[in-house]
Amino acid sequence: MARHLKIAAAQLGPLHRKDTRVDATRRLVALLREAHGMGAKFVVFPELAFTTFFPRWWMEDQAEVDRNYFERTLPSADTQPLFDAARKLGIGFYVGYAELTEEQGRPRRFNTAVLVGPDGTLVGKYRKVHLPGHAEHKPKAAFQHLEKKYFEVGDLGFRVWRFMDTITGMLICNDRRWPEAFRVLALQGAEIVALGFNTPTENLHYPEPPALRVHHHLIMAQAMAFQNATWLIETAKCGHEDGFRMFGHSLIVAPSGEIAVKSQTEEDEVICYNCDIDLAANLKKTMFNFAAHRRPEHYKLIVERVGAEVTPANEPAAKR
Ligand code: CDT
Repeated sequence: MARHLKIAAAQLGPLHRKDTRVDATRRLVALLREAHGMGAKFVVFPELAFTTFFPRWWMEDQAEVDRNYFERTLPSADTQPLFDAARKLGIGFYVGYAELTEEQGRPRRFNTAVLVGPDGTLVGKYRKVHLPGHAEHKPKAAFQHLEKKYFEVGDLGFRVWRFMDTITGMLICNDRRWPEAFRVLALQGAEIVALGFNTPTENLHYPEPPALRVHHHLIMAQAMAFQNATWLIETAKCGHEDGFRMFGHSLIVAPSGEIAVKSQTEEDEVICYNCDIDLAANLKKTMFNFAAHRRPEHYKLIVERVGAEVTPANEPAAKR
């Protein structure tokens, strides 16, 4: 019998600087209840779901940044109601947050997501690997994207977990632009990839039409789901946060590469789909049968080289 799992993407509208974690948690719980009303068993919340997208601001007082935006524990007293409500409703979830931890007496900060089972157990943790933007202040820019200042590169790798009778992996926002991240999950048998995001509608570096940015978001999602034969759930935090707009377009993509359902607003909104987890079985046995068709001996540059290096000159044909 085919396995089905009803999955929801619980999109958040803006969270402003003045909004507290208690405010955010209240909204997340309301979304969770709405998803439950739609029959969802697994809910994917956004990246950094308890605060505004703070890397858009240059801030020098790290103690204040830690206090206002980072979680020393998850759940905390403020965020506990989400965990309680999910356990009570028997819903598993993914949620993103700014993690502050201490290792060997040294503070460490990560852009993190956790996977929580329907019984409330912490199943998995992922720390964002691809940190976009910059570390230095750009005073002339309309806004900052300081993930490289506030976070370290994740140190847990790309993993999957046995979760609710599926094999589920986690990514965070900018990871969705890197095929390598998806492929590493797919090579571990991923059937579902969950991902939260915060994507500014404007390009920080050069003028770009907002519609083109959404176009890139959609084609990436469709291609990654199809080429890796996985379900893909991508959930936005969006709208005008303190005047800075981020786009919505949360979606659930089938392993066929088709968008099953997509959000319509830039506000709090739940979308839900009954996912046939075995839908990709044929694809995994044929076109994307990795064991039969992949040629890793020809992919060595993928791990040996980081940046592109232009080949100096064509060798004579005889030497090739
Ligand atoms: N949150 C996040 O990773 N956002 C990035 C914006 C990059 S623009 C410097 C994204 O890839 O959507």
